[in-house]
Amino acid sequence: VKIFDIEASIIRWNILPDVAVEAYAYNHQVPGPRLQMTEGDHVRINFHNNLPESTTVHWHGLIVPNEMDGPAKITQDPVPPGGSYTYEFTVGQSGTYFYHSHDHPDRQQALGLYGALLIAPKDPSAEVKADLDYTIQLQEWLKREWLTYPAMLMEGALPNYFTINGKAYPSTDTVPMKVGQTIKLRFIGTNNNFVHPMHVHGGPFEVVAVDGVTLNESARYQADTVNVGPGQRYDVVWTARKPGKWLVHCHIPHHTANNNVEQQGGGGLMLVLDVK
Ligand SMILES: [Cu+2]
Repeated sequence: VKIFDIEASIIRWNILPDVAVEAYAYNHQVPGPRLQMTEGDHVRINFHNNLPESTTVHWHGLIVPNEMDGPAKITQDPVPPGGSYTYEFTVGQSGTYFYHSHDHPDRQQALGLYGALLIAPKDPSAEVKADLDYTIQLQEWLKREWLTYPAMLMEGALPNYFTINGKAYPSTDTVPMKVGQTIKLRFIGTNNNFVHPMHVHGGPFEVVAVDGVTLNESARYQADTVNVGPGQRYDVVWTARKPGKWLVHCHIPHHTANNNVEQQGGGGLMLVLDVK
């Protein structure tokens, strides 16, 4: 049995050096810890709720026993403040998935309760190979003056900050690469509102998996933009063809600004693949 301990609580989280949000977080980080599993694993997740309200955890895209699925008041009693719940199941799939809160859905995930679930296939040769592997979890935030609100696609609640793995550009990672190397970018729609057209500069990538399912070779296709909607995952393999700084970014320009301000060429949903 592979055991994970996850706790939900409220934290202060810097999405930029000078911008902090009040977030709901798993294990004091946004996104929550990346859970690495292998197809066939039996996993037990000891969950503890330190939030001031009830919550649950859902395993997005996984086939699990119904009582392990997470929807509050539908498959389980919500976990009260101070309470615990043990999620236990056998992992029968592989690929890119995520977990998130499934209680108070209009706000808890939007405040930070999500994390990646990366499941390796039992047969390692079934994995689509790349030299590097980088996971991109999207999120939208609304921060006004000193208060953080869950962003909603609703008048008065639209987001003004956007993050990749909990950071807005220029605080996002820069990924070092060498010419000729390949990178598997795993886009995860952990955001709750927009469909983000995620674009990579420097030539097309190959879409190799959708929603955790590896495409047959004949079904893989070349593109340079994938529309990543809430809940969706796209694994794409990009080749570093030429040296230089190649951008990965959302193609909705407002999503590449921080509260409508550009810093060092952009903001929000942007990161650099730095090819030497
Ligand atoms: Cu966007």
